[in-house]
Amino acid sequence: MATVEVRVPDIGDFKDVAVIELLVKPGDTIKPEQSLLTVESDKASMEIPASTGGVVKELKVKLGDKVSEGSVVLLVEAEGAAAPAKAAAAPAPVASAPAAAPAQAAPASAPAAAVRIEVRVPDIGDFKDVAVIELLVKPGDTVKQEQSLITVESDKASMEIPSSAAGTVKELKVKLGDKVNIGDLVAVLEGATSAAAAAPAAAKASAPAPTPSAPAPSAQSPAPERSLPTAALPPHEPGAPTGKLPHASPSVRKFARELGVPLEEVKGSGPKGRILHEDVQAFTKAVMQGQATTKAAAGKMPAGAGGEALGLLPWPKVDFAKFGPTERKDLPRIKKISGANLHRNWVMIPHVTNHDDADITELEAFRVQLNKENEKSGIKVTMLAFLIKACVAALKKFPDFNSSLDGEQLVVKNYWHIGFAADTPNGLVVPVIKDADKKGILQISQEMSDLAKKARDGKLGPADMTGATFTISSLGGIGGRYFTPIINAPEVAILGVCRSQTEPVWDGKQFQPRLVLPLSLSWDHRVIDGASAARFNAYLGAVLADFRRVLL
Ligand code: CAO
Repeated sequence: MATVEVRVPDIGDFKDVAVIELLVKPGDTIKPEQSLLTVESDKASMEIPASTGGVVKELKVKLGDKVSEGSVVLLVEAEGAAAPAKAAAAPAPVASAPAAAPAQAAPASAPAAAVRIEVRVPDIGDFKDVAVIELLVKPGDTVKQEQSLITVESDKASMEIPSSAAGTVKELKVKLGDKVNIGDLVAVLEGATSAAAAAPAAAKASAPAPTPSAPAPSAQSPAPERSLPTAALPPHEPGAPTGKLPHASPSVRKFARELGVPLEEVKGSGPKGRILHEDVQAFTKAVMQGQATTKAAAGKMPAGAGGEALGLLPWPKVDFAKFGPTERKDLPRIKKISGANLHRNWVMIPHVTNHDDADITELEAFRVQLNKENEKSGIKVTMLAFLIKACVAALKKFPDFNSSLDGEQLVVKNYWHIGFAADTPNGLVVPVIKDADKKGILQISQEMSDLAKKARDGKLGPADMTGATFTISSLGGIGGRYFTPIINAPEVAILGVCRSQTEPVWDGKQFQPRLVLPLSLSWDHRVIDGASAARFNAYLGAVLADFRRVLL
C-alpha cells in the first residue's frame, strides 16, 4: 500500500472556495469517484470526488478552510499501489466548461443599438436534464454580464447559470421545475451593444462558463448525507454524525448566513420544499415584526438542544423526581434572552482569556479620599468608574479591541461606549455609558448609579443597552479571584474584574503590602492575538497603577 495525496482537481475559475462539509473521515474506505468533501463559493457548491480508492489516512482540510485547484485534501492508503507517496489528481469534476466566446469587443466608435440577446445553458459538463430550482431574475430586471439568472441542480451539485451579456430581461424561457440541458434557451435580454457586435450576439449568445465545474454525478456513489452549512457553527470533527443540509441553493444559503437566519427553521415553498430567497426574506420579516421567533431567541432550545446537528450526544433526559422532590419554575424573560445570546456568543466566538493583576494601592487611596470630599454630593465613586476610564485609555492605545468583525473586515469604532454587566433580580443586563471618553469620573459614577437603579427596577430601555463597543463585568463587590467572561457580541473583548485584596508584593528588596486587583480579559481570537491581549492587560495595569497615564 502506498500513500497517495488527493488534490482538488480543475474547478474552473474557482479560487479559495470554502470547505463546507466533510463527507469522509480517517479510517473510511473510499471508492474512486466517491465524494470526499463539499466546497462552496458565493455562486455554487460542488463535491470533490476521490481520484483513487483506498483507506482515508488523514484529512488535510477542515471545515471553513479555503481550497483551490491543487490543494491537498486528504491522504489515502491506495488500494494495491506499491509506489511511494505521490500526488494523484482527482478526476476532473466535469469536463471543464469553456467560457463562451464573449461578444466581440466593439470598436469605440461603433454606435450603440438595442439588440435581442438569447442566453442559453452553457457547457455544464456531463449534467443532463438538470432541474431549474430557482429563478433569480424576472422580466424587467436589469442584469449585468455574469450575473446569475437561474439555479439548476443535479443530485450532486447545484449551480447558477450566469448571463452572457448585460441588458434588460425581456422574457424568461424556463420555469421552476423545468429540466434543462446544454444549449437550452434560458432568457431573452434586450441589451445595448455595438452595432458590430449585435449581430453575432443576437444570433447565439451562450452563457459564459457556469459558475462551477461540478463533479460528474456518479451512479455508483450515492450522495452522502450532508451536514449543516457551518458558517454559523464551529468546525466539528471530520466524520462526526451530520444532520440534513437545508434544501436550498448556495446563494440562498449565503443570503441566510449573511442575515444570521437559521435555515433549518425556514419552511421552503419551492419544489420539494426547497427554501427560496423569498422564504428567507419572509422569515426575517416575520421575526422582525414579532410574528415569528427563532428557536434560539425563544429560549426554547434547552442547553445542549441542537447539539445533535453538531455531532454531539443528545442532552440527557433525567426523571429527577426519582431521586428526590423537585419543583419547576419558568426562566425569567431576561434570562431567556440573555441565555440565547450568551449561548450563541460562546459557541461562535473563539474565546481566550488572559488573567493579570493591577496594583491599585494608590488609586484606591485616591478613591477613598474622593468619596470623603464628595460625601455631601451623594455621588459614590467605586473602582468600576476608574476602570471604565482606564479601559477607554487602553482601547485608544489598542483600537482593534474597540471593533467588530464584519465578514472579513474589521469595523474599528471611533467612539467609546462602555457597557457594564449589572446583576438584577431578574437576571443579567448590560447598560451602556455612552461617550465615556468625554466624561469625568464623577459623571460616570452618577450615570452608572442611575443606570444600575433603572436596571434593578426593570426600567432600562433599548437605548440604555445598545451601542457598546467594549464591556466590563465587575464582580468586585461580590468576590472571587478570576473568571472567564463571555464576549458580548458583536464586540471583540470583555474585561472581567474581581475583588481586590492586599497581597505581599516583592519590590526587589522586601515584600510590600499592595492592593491587587485581578483582571480577566476575554478576547476574540479571530481578531486579537495573545500578544496584543497581554499588552492590553499590561497597559491597563500600568494606567490603574498610575492614573495620570489616562491623560497621555
Ligand atoms: N474590589 C473590592 N471592592 C470592590 C470592588 C473591587 N474590585 N468593586 C467594588 N467594590 C466594593 C465597592 O467599593 C462597594 O464597597 P462599599 O459597599 O464598601 O462602598 C461594594 O464593593 C459594592 O459595590 P457595587 O457592586 O455596589 O458597585 P460597583 O460600582 O462595583 O458595581 C454594578 C455596580 C451594577 C456593576 C454591580 O452592582 C453589579 O451588578 N455587579 C455584578 C456584575 C455581574 O453580575 N457580572 C457577572 C456577569 S457574568 O454573569
